[in-house]
Amino acid sequence: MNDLGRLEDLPADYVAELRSHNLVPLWPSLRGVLPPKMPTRQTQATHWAYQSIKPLLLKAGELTPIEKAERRVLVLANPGHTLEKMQASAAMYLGMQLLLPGEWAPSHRHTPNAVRMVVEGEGAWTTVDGEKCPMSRGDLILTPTGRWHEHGHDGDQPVIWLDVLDLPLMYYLEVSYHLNGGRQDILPGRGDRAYARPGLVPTPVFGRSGKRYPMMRYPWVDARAALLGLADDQPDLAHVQVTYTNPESGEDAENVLGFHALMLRPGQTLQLPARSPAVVYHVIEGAARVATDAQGFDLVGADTCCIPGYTATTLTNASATEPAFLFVADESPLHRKLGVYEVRPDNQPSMP
Ligand code: GTQ
Repeated sequence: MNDLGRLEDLPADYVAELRSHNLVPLWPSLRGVLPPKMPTRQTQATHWAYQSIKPLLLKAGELTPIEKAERRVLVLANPGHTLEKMQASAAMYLGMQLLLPGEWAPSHRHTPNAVRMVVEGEGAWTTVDGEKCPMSRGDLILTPTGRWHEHGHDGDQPVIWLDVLDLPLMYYLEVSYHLNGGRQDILPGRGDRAYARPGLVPTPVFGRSGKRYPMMRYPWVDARAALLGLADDQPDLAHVQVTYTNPESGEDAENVLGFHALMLRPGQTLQLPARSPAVVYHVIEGAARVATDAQGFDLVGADTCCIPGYTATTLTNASATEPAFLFVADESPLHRKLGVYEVRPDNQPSMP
């Protein structure tokens, strides 16, 4: 590779004149923006322990009333991007949200897509475009782009959930904004009842939803049963994972980020090849080690970690007797749509 000219090689008055016309020479920065073989990634492998988050989140509940917060969230910020950027990866935002009994987080809608993965507490709900979705541990609730959503809580213990949004991407694209609304009327109909059994969708003539997002809530009992069923059905399958999809189209549940549930068999070590998307792992049940060539994190219940893209990852169940269940969020739908999705089984570039 030849050495390219540096900025210092140019006469200072020439560079100054370029700049006065809003012009910049490419060659001193060419390798920076198009590095050889491997993209530059600011995303660092980062672990957020729930044991650290929970007391600080409960403290936020004492310090800041919901009216002063609208959404009472501690952001899981990746130091590689600087904490101020509030991003977990290039496209993913993670936040841990607290709602106390009787509180209400008012209705709004925004351009970023969001999901909630419920961490603990019973009795809360999120209403999405009039569909009231109960929230229990492990349930996944979608609030896709432009959909009204509000959170309420009729239980008697704090409720905590993990928010995953494509906010960093939307902000970067200069399309991120919100609208406020009033309390939503609850409408009849619940996607998780209408689409309760896989392969059975409402017959069109009797009113197939026709909605882009027919199902807003994916109960954990169903995802868990699907994983156990898949593991039983395919004893040799290493990657026991299901993807949250649109039951009408089979496409990813949302447009930008991908959501999956993964099971590690008792004692299992699972080697995942390097892939272009950054990945977030969150422990729903059990405990697991998430390791790259460079480092490893021991995750216990409700811990979350982020692994940058293009990074081979090894997942190890910490238990020899019980399965471990992880929630996985990644940037794969985005990468596929952009045509840059890449798997590197041997860690070599395999540009699509
Ligand atoms: O619950 O609507 O973590 O709008 C960030 C932005 C949660 C929400 C977040 C939001 C929400």
